[in-house]
Amino acid sequence: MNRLVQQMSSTPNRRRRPDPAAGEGSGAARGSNCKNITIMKLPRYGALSTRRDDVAMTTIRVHGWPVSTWTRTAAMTCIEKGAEYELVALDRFSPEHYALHPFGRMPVVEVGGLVLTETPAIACHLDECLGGPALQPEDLPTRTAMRRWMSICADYVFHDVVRAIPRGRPASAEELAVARTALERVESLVGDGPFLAGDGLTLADLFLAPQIANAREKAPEVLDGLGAIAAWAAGIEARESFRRTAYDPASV
Ligand SMILES: N[C@@H](CCC(=O)N[C@@H](CS)C(=O)NCC(=O)O)C(=O)O
Repeated sequence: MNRLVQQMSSTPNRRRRPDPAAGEGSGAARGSNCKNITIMKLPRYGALSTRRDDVAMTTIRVHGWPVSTWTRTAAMTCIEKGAEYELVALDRFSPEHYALHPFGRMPVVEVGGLVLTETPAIACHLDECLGGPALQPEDLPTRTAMRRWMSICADYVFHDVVRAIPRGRPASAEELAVARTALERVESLVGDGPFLAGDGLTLADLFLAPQIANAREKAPEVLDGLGAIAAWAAGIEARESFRRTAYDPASV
């Protein structure tokens, strides 16, 4: 184990006390949920803070690569919240990478003195700690619909589409069949509205859009005839958050 990893793993996670002035402690106000998400202390940032005004003062760092669908979701979430962020290229599988992410994945997001991993946690945290439009619906059925999409994306679409379709060589018939099956199931669940859950943009849209784009980039034929996905994706892909996070496939 390298020295940095040893240092971090031997440092107990500490939670700061709730700050009532920031609406923390009761758990009633939206935004106060931030107190539960201290993942790892970043020594160089000094005192932890997730107060919205403090967060706005700090640079958000998204560690990852533009081609990574989950990194793109994190970056799109920042943009949709109206927050600037700095994309920091990860030196994949380096000791520094593992010090930030014990599983060696991306993205890792630094915000408000916290180091966050796992995109569902990251996206919810960004939504709740930053100003800008809410990306999680208030009403429970719609919120649950959003969460269902997030789970579908984190499991079936990520494994059967994003990971199953290779980059750098043609996909095999079997790989394409796995991806196609998952995408046909997604097609059956996408409605005819512009958003996946409810009548506004939610994290569900920011999860699925990079994954569909990834499939189209690597094997466009797997999306042939999937009209509901195509219509929905066209709307999300017209957004600034999607366009600003575009990458050149030739550079990957
Ligand atoms: N559960 C993680 C998944 C992250 C993930 O797998 N990211 C991909 C890039 S999209 C990655 O790091 N791939 C590198 C690898 O698998 O070695 C999350 O929600 O953030």
